[in-house]
Amino acid sequence: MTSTEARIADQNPANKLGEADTRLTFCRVCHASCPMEVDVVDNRVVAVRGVMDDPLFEGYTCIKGRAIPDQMADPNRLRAPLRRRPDGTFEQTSSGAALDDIGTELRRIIDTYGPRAVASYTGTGGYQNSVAVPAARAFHQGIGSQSFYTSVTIDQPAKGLAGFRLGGWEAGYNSFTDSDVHMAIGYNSPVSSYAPIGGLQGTNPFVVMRQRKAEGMKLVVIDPRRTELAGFADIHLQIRPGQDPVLLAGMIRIVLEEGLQDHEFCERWMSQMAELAAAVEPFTLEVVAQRCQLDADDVLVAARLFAAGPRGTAGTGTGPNMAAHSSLTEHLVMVLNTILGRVNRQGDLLENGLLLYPEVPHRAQAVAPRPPAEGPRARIRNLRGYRGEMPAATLCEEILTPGDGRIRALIVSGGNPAVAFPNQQLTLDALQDLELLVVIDYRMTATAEFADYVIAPTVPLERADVPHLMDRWFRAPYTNYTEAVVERDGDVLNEWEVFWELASRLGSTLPFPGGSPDMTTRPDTDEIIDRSYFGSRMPLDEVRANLRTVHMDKKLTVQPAEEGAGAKFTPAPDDFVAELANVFEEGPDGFGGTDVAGYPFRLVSRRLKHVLNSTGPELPSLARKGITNPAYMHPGDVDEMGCVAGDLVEITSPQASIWGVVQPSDDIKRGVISMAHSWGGSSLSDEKVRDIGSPTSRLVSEHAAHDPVTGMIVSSAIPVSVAKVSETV
Ligand SMILES: Nc1nc2c(c(=O)[nH]1)N[C@H]1C(S)=C(S)[C@@H](COP(=O)(O)OP(=O)(O)OC[C@H]3O[C@@H](n4cnc5c(=O)[nH]c(N)nc54)[C@H](O)[C@@H]3O)O[C@H]1N2
Ligand SMILES: Nc1nc2c(c(=O)[nH]1)N[C@H]1C(S)=C(S)[C@@H](COP(=O)(O)OP(=O)(O)OC[C@H]3O[C@@H](n4cnc5c(=O)[nH]c(N)nc54)[C@H](O)[C@@H]3O)O[C@H]1N2
Ligand code: SF4
Ligand SMILES: [Mo]
Repeated sequence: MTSTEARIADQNPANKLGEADTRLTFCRVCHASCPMEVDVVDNRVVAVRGVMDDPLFEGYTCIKGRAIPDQMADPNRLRAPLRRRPDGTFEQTSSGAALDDIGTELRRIIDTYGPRAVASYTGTGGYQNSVAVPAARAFHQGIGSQSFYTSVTIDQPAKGLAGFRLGGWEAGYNSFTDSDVHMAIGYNSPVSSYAPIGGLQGTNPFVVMRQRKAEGMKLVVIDPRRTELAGFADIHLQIRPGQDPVLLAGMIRIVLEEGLQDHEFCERWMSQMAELAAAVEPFTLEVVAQRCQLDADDVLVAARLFAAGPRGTAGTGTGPNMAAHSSLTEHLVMVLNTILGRVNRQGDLLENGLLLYPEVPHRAQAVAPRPPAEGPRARIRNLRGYRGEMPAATLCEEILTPGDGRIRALIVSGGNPAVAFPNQQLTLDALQDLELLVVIDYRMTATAEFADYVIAPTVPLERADVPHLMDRWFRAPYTNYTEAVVERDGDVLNEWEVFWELASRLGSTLPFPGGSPDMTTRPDTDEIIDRSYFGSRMPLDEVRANLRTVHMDKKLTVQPAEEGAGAKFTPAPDDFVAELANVFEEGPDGFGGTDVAGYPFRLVSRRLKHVLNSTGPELPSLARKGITNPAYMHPGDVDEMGCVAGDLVEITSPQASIWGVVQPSDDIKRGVISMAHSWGGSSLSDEKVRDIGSPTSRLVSEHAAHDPVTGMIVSSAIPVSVAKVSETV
């Protein structure tokens, strides 16, 4: 027991009676890593609460985290592996037997087709375990397979690539905490807990937002829906989905025309300013207002408010990052921030301590644009991997396309491609075409239905962890560590153990940043954490000993630029100029060259409070009887179709159709349908829509539109038509 746990145990009268044991941990249902006290009786979690004296979260948790006792007690949770019988049904097996079979099958596949035929995909569930991605990556390195995929290449890959074209700022951009103004473009952290760097993070978002507003911070929100975040906005621009590049180009034009940029900064660090001005010239206020369906005055006021700063950034979320031209949008946002000089200056203290990763310099200087390190080539659409990962947008085609390098085995680690991946038809075909599909998941999902083996994982409170995602986003030098707070319930394995067991059976190693563990005796999770976060700025022993405190001594100070630092930002590279010109040409209905006449609505994504992608509806405390992923529409549009709340509608894109259950909502812009993703099941039709919802991913495909830089398949602002379905049942 740690000293903090001892204090809690002492304070909790239940402990004195020997009824419950209170332990400290943090929630890993989503990335936000909210600290939690959990009451445990006989290895059962009976209650969870936020930690009131935590300096960052101050007791904050959300409804999903508070459902952890439900998740852990769920009788349907998988507590042992399953193996598919020849007749297609599943039988329970032991993890040793399952891993032996899988190891043998992988050996055969590698010997027959080569290591590239073995792929893995780590999804959002796997991502919440700090060692799952490092283990999968190490497994691929060990066996020499490039076919390593994660949901990072579905979830906003434009962000990782933007700096390669524009250049970057070594000391980073302004943070939310000391912003005078912030512009939130298509994210909604009060529900999603997600925000770009410089935005409102999921660490106690409502309280922080109220504080910042009280301190005078101004907020501009750009979203086709009046979101929970927009409720705090000084100006909410209810944009036509997919038109963000037009609005941002227009805002840059206003800044340049009115001379609002940071002249000194631009002079010193920017090249191509004339080319930038020329590229945005066509995006006059009139064009912007008409294309984005906004009031011209509102756009002008918002642009001036943001430009006045003096500190604060604009940042995007999945809305614009899933829509068409996402790399272009990301480039424009960063150009806007950069010409306004919203970077950290010499002597500034950085907000975050970046404690779990090796220390890198933070000097007040530009980082030259450079093409991303060339990863291996995909066989599809001329795309490449970057940062050691292959683009998930090509995974299904890599399975289905014959020839050398074809993927034959797939390990899905905490993901649900059957309902999350674009082009559901293609995804289901690919899953069925594999010679081996292994799914690591604690429940039977639409993807697991196709598996040869389902491996039951430890659930979060059964494993040690560090907050590896929030490490970049905490608004102070803060970290957290948790040991496992309950014992494993069943024949379950941590994701890294699955990869260790397989590598060991294949005679391979797991080369983590801190080297491979012994492959004959399985190490413990703490050793794997140490090897994954090797060289961290705060040594892991210190991380383990200093829980939930703000380490002011770890504040990073921005250092002066190197003498003669000569790198400059390039805001107007040729491919950017060409794509922006295309956006102008393609007009308000452009969609990657696909003819969208007859598809007047735009379907956009959103997150729902009580679910995390496909997870949640299976739990009694989160399931809302009869409510799945409603098709939220403006009441005027609902009336015009002759519909009322609860009617069924058919939503048709150039690719496919789904059914939706209409829910009028006056926070939605007219002409827009707002729906959450990753609902539905493994069927391509939606008779059960009222029980399980329907997957919006069926509506999009690699044939319709994809991003020219990242290859991401456009999955929001989807052109659709919508019509009432006359129900006979
Ligand atoms: N049309 C459209 N499509 C989208 C999006 C969109 O906005 N619009 N959003 C996209 C985005 S951002 C993403 S990230 C993807 C999501 O795609 P995925 O990450 O593939 O989908 P999830 O439903 O999050 O799958 C997570 C799975 O992990 C399991 N799980 C939870 N905890 C654990 C654990 O501890 N261990 C293991 N092994 N499993 C666990 C859950 O049961 C669940 O089945 O969907 C994308 N698809
Ligand atoms: N409760 C909950 N939390 C989650 C998840 C969940 O499913 N539920 N999923 C997790 C995952 S995987 C991720 S990636 C993050 C995502 O986190 P966020 O990016 O914050 O996701 P959303 O809340 O969907 O916010 C996207 C917003 O973009 C708007 N939008 C849609 N299209 C456009 C457009 O073309 N332009 C503009 N300007 N706005 C647009 C939508 O109306 C919506 O309000 O959330 C994570 N957190
Ligand atoms: S915001 Fe995320 S980490 Fe925090 S309680 Fe909710 S699900 Fe858990
Ligand atoms: Mo995501």
